[in-house]
Amino acid sequence: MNKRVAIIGAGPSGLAQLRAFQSAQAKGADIPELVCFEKQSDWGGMWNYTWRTGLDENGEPVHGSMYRYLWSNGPKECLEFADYTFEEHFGKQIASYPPREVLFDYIKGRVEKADVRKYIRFNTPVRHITFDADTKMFTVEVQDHNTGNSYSEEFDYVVCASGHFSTPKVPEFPGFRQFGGRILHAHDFRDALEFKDKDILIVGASYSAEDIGSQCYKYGARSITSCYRTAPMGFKWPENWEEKPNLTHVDVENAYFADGSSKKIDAIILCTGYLHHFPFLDDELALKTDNRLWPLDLYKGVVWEDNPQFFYVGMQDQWYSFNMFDAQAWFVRDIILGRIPLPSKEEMTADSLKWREEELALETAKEMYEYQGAYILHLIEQTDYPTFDIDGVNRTFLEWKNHKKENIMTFRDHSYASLMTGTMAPPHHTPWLDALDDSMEAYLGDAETKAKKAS
Ligand code: FAD
Ligand code: NA7
Repeated sequence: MNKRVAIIGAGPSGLAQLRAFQSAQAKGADIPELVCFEKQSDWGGMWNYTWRTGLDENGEPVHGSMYRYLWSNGPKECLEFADYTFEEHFGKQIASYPPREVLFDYIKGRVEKADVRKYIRFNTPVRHITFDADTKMFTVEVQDHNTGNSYSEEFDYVVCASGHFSTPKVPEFPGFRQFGGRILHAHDFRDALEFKDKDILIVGASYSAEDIGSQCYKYGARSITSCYRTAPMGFKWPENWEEKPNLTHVDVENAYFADGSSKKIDAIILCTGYLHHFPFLDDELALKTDNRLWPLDLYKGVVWEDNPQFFYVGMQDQWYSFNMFDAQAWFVRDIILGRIPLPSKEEMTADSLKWREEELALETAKEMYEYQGAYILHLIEQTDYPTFDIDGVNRTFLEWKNHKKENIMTFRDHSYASLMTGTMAPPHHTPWLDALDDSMEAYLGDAETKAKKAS
């Protein structure tokens, strides 16, 4: 097969795409030539932690939004790869809410085993992509920061896996120019210890608000005030955490809220979400969407309907994550390999609109993860990605939600069974609130990690 495929990004989605092709090749298939362009110097996407904020060492916008002490915000049993279990990677079952470094290690383990690093060109941001309607080829322009040179290459297919939790959505509120403390977006948050003994304001009411607020509580913030635009998070917060309706304005040291109350604060953290941002794409290829379960214009959530040689992986809001990227990547692979035929554009759009209609009817969290689970199953049924117990994952999501409702500061102390192997996760040796060291060594216990590092 002398076709060429460009993959943009070597985060979990781009790596899923590489692994999908490698797995077909391992079963004897002829695969296209693969080139993955990654702007960072290592793989793992978000899970590759950086201390940097602003611009990176090459003057590129820093991709990373992850911070120190981040532990998985959902059970690892809900994101487990169906073709590479935690037990295979760690040689044993591990507790259910691993810190970032442990998940990074797990992501790397699978792609090291698959030997796909050779396809990745690091320090190479994609600058621009154009499509020639006559030759039906893409020209991908990149900058190679290893040499300082730019170059272009032609490809038959492009898979955009550049992530969508990197470019911050940054609203401004009246008084920000006068405020005396620090104002930052979650994208630039790195270390909760910066806010020890401080009174902080969190704007937003979703995952980042909940987790960054919880981190700040854990690492000693004096008080946390969070505020919401649409609905409160509504957990039973510790006594120094108050939830308020949205911010109306600030002055030099106070925040004022829609209910007329105010609070003296030292810093403001905007947990206001991210933009789907594709500065390297012209309008006719760029996905335009907010963060939701069914963005339009993507057949089966992955095929760009206007140009079905162009694909996106990982662009939905995520209940499911790693195993959803896999389901998508295997599906994209099989379209490129000619194993899955595509219908007409009209049929693709009509199909997408049906999914969108269903999405619009979803009301509860349970309905939402069940919807995403059904989508994943729908994709898996059409490829050879190992099927797994989606109903079981949905039940684990439900338990997780209930554990959060019971106590937002202890939900990470619970354990769940793997839906891939059936093995129950052991309880973690230290309650999350007391576990201040998030290193892999501390999490797994010294002896095992040292042995792993030595081997
Ligand atoms: P990313 O991980 O963002 O990777 C995209 C890659 O594309 C990056 O390596 C980037 O450098 C590269 N790239 C971007 N633009 C270009 C370009 N122009 N040229 C070349 N390369 C480019 N998910 C969970 O399942 N559990 C969690 O606990 C969890 N916590 C999270 C916490 C935070 C703070 C954030 C921001 C996200 C979290 N997520 C979590 C979601 C996370 O985004 C996914 O797990 C996963 O990283 C998405 O993978 P991706 O490959 O689609 O995107
Ligand atoms: P999300 O899940 O997209 O949530 C963004 C939040 O920000 C949400 O509560 C929004 O409120 C709120 N928001 C957005 N704009 C505003 C303004 N102008 N004023 C007040 N509130 C606002 O992003 P997250 O960063 O929490 O999570 C993204 C990923 O990172 C997630 O997958 C995690 O795993 C980590 P709304 O409800 O729309 O009114």
